[in-house]
Amino acid sequence: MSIDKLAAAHSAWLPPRALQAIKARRVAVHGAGRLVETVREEVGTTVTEDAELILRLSSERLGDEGFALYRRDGVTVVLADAPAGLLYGFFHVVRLGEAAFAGEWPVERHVPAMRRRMLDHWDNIDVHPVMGQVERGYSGGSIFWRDGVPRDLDRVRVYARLLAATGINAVAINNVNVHATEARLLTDRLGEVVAVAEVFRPYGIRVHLSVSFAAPVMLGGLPTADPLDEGVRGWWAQTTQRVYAAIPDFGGYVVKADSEGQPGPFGYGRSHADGANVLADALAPFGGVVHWRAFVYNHRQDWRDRSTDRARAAYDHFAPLDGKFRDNAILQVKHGPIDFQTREPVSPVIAAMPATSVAVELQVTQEYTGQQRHAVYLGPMWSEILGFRLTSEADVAGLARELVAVSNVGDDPFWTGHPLAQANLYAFGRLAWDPTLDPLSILDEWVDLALGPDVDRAALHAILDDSWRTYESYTAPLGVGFMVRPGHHYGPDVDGYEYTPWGTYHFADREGVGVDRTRATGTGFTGQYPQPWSDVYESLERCPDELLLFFHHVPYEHVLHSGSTVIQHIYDTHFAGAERAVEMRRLWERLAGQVDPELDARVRERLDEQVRSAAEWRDQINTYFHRKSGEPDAKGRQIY
Ligand code: GCV
Repeated sequence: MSIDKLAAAHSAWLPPRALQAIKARRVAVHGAGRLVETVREEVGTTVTEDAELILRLSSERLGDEGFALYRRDGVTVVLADAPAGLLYGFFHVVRLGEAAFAGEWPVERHVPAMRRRMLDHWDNIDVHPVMGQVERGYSGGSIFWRDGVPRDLDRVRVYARLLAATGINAVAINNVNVHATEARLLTDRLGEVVAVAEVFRPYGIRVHLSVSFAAPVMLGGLPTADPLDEGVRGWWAQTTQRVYAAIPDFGGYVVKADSEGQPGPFGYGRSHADGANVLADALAPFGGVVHWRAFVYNHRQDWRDRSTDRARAAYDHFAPLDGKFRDNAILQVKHGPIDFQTREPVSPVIAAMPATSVAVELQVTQEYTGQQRHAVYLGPMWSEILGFRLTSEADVAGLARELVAVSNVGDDPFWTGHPLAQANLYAFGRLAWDPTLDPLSILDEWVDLALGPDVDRAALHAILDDSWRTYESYTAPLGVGFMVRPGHHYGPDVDGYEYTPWGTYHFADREGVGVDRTRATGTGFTGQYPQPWSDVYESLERCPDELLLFFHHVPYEHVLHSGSTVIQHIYDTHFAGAERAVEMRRLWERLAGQVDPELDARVRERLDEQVRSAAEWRDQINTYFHRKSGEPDAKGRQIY
C-alpha cells in the first residue's frame, strides 16, 4: 500500500492534507542516496525545469543533518550537505505549508542541537503478566509485535515517517527491562530487528536494542557475565559483529543495569564504567554506541532509615566515574533525580560529569502525568527543564549531548490513547532538534498538521497551554512527588508508597510534610548541585515554592513566597485544579464538528475521566492533609 494510503488510514500529524502545498507544486529533487529517494517518493512526481521548490545536495557546512532554505524569484530552495538534511528540509517545508511558497526570504540555516534524538520503546514481545505488553504503555499493544510474533510493519512505516517529520533519528525498539524472550532479539530473533531496521532506514532512523547485562549467561551459556572476563568480552564482541553483519547501520545497545532487579556489574564487584565499557568496546569498531542508564538506586530500602535518599543515588554511583567511560558510552540520565515526577528539580548528574557524554531522558509516555487519560501537554515542562541554567556556563540543553525519551505510542488508532497526547510526541522531537523553540508555537505546528488550520485554535491553547501546571495543581503538591497508587501509578494514594521499600516518601505527620534533603539537617542531597543551586535549594527562604517539599520538611503553617501557607496552598490549588479540569472539558465543546467524530468521542471520554479523577485527587489530598494537620480551609469549602 502507498505511504499516502497508509497515512490516511492512520492519520496523525502527516495526513495527506498536510502534504498538499508541496504536492500541488512543481518540485525538483537533485541528488542520490536512499533518503533522497524517500523525498522523491514523498513528492510524487518531480520535474527538471521551472520548479517552484528545489531540493538539492550542496556543500554549505551544515553537517550530516542540517539544511538551509531560502526563497528567491518565486522559487523555494532547500540545500543540504547530506541526504538526511534534505529529508529534514523537506519536512520543514511541509510544516510551513503554503507559507513556504509566499514572498521572498533570505537564507535560514537549521542544524539540530542534539546529534541523537532518540525514542525508547518499552515494548515487550510477550504480554507481561503485570506490566502488559508495553510497560507504562497507555496506547494499546506494541506496534512491532502481537501474540508473540512480529506484526505486519506497514504501520511502522507511517510511524517512521512521523518521527522523521519531527526530527527523531534513533529508536530503541524493546523494553529496558529485558525479559527472557526479548533478550533473544540480540541473537536468534535478530531477524525481527533486521525487519524493523529496514522500515526505519528510509527515514534516517537507526534501530537500537535494549540488552540484558546477563546476556552472556542467558544466551551464550557462559558461567559469568563479569565484564572483565575475557570470555565475556569475546562473547559481546562476536555477538555484536553478527548484529552488524545483519544491520550495518545498527545504532547500538541500551542497558538498564543493577536497577529494579535487572542484572549488572555490581553482581561481579565491578563498576558501571567496567560494565558499560565492555559493550562500548564491542560496538566501537562499527560506530555503535551504548546508552547506559544512570537510573540505579536501592529499591529495597527500609522506610524507617531516613539516611538513605533515593534522590542521591545516581550522583553517588556515577559522578565518581566521570572520565572512565569510553567515548561511545553515553550515560542516559533521567531529567530529575527521582523518577519522571510531575515536578522535580533537574538531576545534578547532568552537571557532574563533564568528561562523559550525557543524554537526558524524558518520559513522553505519561506514567506519572495522567497516563494519556488526562490532557497534559508536556512541551512547557521540557522547555523549562532544557532551558534551566544548571551551571554558570550552561543550561541543561547545553550540557546534554543527546535527548532521549520513553515513547507514548502503541497500536491505538490515534497512536497515543489520548489523541491530544500526540502533541507530546511531536514536541519531544521538535525540542530535541531545537530546545529553544517556544513550546506553544510547537503546539501550533502540531494543531496545523494534525487537526488542520480551521479548528478553534484558541480553545486548544486554552485547554493545553497550562495543562501540565493544572495537573500539578491537583496532584502531589509543591514537588513532593508520588502519592500515586502503587504498581500502576494512576490516581491518588497519599500513603501508597510511604511504608514501602521504594524510597519515595513524603514524611507527612501532624506537624508538617516534605523531605529534608539539606546539608544542615537532612540527607545532604542539596550538596550535589553546583552553585548557586546548592545554596538556593538548601535555603528555606530561597527555595522555589514549587520544589519546597522536595527539599524541605516544613510545618503546615509555613508561608510560601506566594504569601499563602503550605496547607492553604494545598487546599487552594486542589480546588482550582479540579475546577480547571471541568473548564477544559467545557472548552473542548467548541471543537464540536471541527474534528473527526471518532477523535472527538475519544477526547470527550478522556476529558470525562480527567474531571472525575481530578475531583478524586482533590478530595483525597485535601482530606488527608486536613485530617493530618487539623487546619481548616480559610475559604470554608467542603473537605471530607
Ligand atoms: C522500565 C519507573 C517505571 C518502570 C520503569 C523504570 C525505568 O520506575 O515505573 O516501569 O521500568 O522507571 O525507567 O527503568
